[in-house]
Amino acid sequence: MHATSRLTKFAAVLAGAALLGASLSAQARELSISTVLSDAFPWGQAAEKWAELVEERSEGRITMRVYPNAQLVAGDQTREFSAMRSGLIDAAVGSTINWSPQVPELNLFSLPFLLPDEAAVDAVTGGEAGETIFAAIESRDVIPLAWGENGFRQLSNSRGPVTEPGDLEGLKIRVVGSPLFQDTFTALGADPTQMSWTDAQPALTTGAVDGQENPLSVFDVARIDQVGQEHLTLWNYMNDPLIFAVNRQVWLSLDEADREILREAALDAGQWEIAMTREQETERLAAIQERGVNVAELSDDQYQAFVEATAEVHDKWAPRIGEALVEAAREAIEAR
Ligand code: X2X
Repeated sequence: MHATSRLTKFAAVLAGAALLGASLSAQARELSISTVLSDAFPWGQAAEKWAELVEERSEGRITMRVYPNAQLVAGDQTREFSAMRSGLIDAAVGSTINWSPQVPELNLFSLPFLLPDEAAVDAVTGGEAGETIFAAIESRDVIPLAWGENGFRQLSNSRGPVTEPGDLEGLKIRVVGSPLFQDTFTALGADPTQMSWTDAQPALTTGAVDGQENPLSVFDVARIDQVGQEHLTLWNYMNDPLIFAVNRQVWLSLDEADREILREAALDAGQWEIAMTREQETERLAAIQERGVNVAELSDDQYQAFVEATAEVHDKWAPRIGEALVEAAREAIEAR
């Protein structure tokens, strides 16, 4: 065969392969979504819903595969944001707590007793503060699309009822590996121990720690009562919103129409999950009480004692979060 025709043939094969590649990418795309909790929990269901809506609306072109239990970061949930930023993970439905070591603004939600109720959460996420936080995430190469909700976090322990800061004296409490939590529980006189959720359940089982804090949905589904956590304090000391987000490079590789599909689906899945999480709170609490867990609610004075004991955490963290952001959040909460 003549050299030129061989070359032409080779070029044609290459061009064919490129075309095939291009049409394949237009037809089929698979993206990973990381979550910490599986679809036994509202959090994992939020990610599944997102995937389902994207699959449906892209007519099967875009498959989003959910990888629960922080498995894409070997269980190390506070590395999820970095992994998504670097492109190891395409997308995530993640907790503000777990991402706060890399995005200091997200510590806003962990400021103890800042958010008194659901309306306050909505006022913050839906207003100027929420926009500032989304901009902070975007400046770190991750595109935030929508809010979800892990929920108000309540305190449990195996030792006794907790209704005032003194009751926490010396209790070993498992907290997420985010520095603000160390400060909050130290301010309360407890002995906080940072560990991942994967390690928390064995630590509760063996009694290596006395207590933990998580939303009712997590306490209920993970059957935290079965690992000796007989005392639960409803103190709503913080709310942990979830954020649906995508790695910037992945986002830029999508055309306008597909970006819209991902964004709209995230917004719909987020709204759906927030409503479900809130609706289920009452029945979850009833189920937990039926299992014999001793549930304490705080009087106004008791609540105030916790607020005062943790005031120093606000003083220390407001500058790190950004004074203007904290102020915008406070104003939104007041005006709710
Ligand atoms: O680790 C936790 O406590 C959990 C599951 O709630 C989060 O990932 C923030």
